[in-house]
Amino acid sequence: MDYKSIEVKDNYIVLKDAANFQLQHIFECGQCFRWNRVSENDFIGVAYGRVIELVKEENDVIIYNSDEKDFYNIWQEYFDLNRDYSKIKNNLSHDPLLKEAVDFGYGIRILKQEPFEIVNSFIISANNRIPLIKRAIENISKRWGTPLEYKAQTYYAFPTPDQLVAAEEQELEACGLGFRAKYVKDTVNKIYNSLQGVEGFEQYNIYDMARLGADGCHNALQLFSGIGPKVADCIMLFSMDKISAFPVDVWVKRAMMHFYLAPDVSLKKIRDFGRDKFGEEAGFAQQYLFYYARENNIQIGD
Ligand code: 8HG
Repeated sequence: MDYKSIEVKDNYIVLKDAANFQLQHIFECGQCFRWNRVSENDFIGVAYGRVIELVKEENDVIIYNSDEKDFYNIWQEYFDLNRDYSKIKNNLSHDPLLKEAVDFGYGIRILKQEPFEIVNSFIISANNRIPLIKRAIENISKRWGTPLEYKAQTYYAFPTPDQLVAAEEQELEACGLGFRAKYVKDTVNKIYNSLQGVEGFEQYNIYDMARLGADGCHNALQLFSGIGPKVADCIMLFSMDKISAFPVDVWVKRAMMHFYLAPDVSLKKIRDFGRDKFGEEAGFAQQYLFYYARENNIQIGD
């Protein structure tokens, strides 16, 4: 467990002695799109139909706009607080090359995000850049999501399947999705039908996929159009607790080549290489590498 205790206050919670918890590392390491920086130690985000503000004060983390019930029902798991990241970092740091990336992103934690939001967010992420991904998701939330008030401002939850099923392909396109609009439209339909119990759609229940093993989950996600191996790995890792997933995008590929001289081969080969090398904790290794490579803008040959 990576905190000592919680203090329950009036509309906020204090996490005492939060270890391995740096807001910038968590929210800017590429895993999430709905968090915005107020300052280095202050971020506001929307998740699970709530807007919360996190402030780091010395070793404590304050969760504003929350109560004890939400903490135990949502945030404890969302922030992966029951996991001991010192142990993971220690294991990964036996490799002196990976240690450099771990030391750089020492406060990263993998968030356990809402599957419907993450499936659609990572379909939108394909061949896209993070600022544009964030804007598209924000547009979708504004158009179909539930409004939430905080400090006299309006935020919007990511829409539920019931809400998003009303979206037309052209409307999604207009949110900045481009060619991905048809994939989101098709995926939302399939998920909606599976949740309604429509015959023939059983295999699209994303809330039931985590019980499959890592390979089963990887295959099941690729039944949706717009989800290939990389996007499936991101979804598994960020919303289905599959910590051995090793998503390889261009940054992870560059990092692997930079550190390990993994030959310049297919993403699939690098995925196999990474899973083989880092084993059960490959997902964490991937996140330290992604953050390190992107923040340092590493290029092949560096
Ligand atoms: O956290 C991420 N890991 C990996 N491997 N890829 C990611 C993450 N986040 C993220 O947006 N991507 C992908 O990288 C999506 C997009 O193709 C590109 C943006 O830099």
